Amino acid sequence: MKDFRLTDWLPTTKKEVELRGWNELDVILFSGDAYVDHPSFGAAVIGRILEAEGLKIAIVPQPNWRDDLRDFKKLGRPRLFFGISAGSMDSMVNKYTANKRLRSEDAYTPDGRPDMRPEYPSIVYSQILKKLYPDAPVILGGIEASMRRLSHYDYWQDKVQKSILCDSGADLLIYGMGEKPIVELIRKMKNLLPTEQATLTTNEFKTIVGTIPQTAYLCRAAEWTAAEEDIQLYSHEECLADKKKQASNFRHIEEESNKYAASRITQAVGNKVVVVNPPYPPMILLSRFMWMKNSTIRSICLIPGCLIPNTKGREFLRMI
Ligand code: B12
Repeated sequence: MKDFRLTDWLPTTKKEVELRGWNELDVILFSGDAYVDHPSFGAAVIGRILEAEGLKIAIVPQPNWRDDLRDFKKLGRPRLFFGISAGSMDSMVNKYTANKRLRSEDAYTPDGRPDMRPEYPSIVYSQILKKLYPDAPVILGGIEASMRRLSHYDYWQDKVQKSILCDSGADLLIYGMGEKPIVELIRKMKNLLPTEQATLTTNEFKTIVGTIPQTAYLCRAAEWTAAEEDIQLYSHEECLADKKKQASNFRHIEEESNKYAASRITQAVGNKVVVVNPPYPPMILLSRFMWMKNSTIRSICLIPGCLIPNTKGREFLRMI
């Protein structure tokens, strides 16, 4: 059996960052799931894609949000951005059954412990990072953020909630599959920086925020100019007053998510506007195959030599 070294995985601690010979990081990913280096896990996929783009990446799985926040501070501020995902599932689906009973175990936590992530980690982690590092861009991804990018019905609170961008304070949200938008985003980020050592600020980041497909972001309503071809949804406040308006919005959101040539969608919420850029066309099998063949991310590809978990999915789980 092949011997694995600690440096075969993306680092999760300062010691592992140093083992790779790095003294700074380009991107730090926070995830509500344990770090499992397998293609079922979004943080691992995004981390390996960024690594293949030549970036220095670390993952902080299941950070403790209840103590002195040392997990959020231990790796410092990355040069480009913090990426956040609640995990493979929406945190509320993960924590409660459809009957609103607490699940007895969390399948994506070592030993099945059910108390290793907060409700709505996308919001909790973003707010913490924004408080600690106000000038560092924060980017949301994963299913929880994707499904909550515009006004949405939250079954557990039995309420229509506004875009998760409002409560989280994140600078950008990547919805759906993240491979294409994240690569375009970091290429544009790198172009903004004068040297390889420079650090990206939120103000610099704002200059490219509207330019990436399959992303959502917030603007001040006073500064936003709609284009004629945009689909302007009913505002969040109109949805709160009338369920049919929320249902009508939902239909547009679904339709535009599944078109080859979709429209940009906007929705007013208070004195802001949520803007959702249209998605990329779906990846075709051939391009995915080529992408795997040419990349160095063997450990997440289903080819000989890859790291895959044992049948219980535990072999490569790592505790923080
Ligand atoms: C395979 C699968 C399973 C397998 C899991 C096997 C395994 N260990 O992987 C099995 C059959 C066990 C399973 C079970 C369940 N599943 Co399931 N499953 C899936 C499925 C089909 C694929 C998951 C996957 O591998 N995705 C690949 C990863 C890489 O995708 P991803 O996490 O979304 O990450 C991408 C993006 O989100 C984004 N991204 C992710 N993180 C980040 C971070 C940043 C910074 C950025 C920028 C982007 C980004 O980029 C990534 C790459 O494109 C999905 C549907 C789907 N198509 O996603 C449902 C799905 C996740 N399952 C779902 C559900 C409900 C369940 C169950 C609760 C069903 C049940 N009632 O028992 C159970 C719960 C399991 C548990 N925790 O106990 C729902 C979750 C709904 C929700 N709102 O959260 C989904 C979405 C299906 C659906 N549409 O209803 N499931």
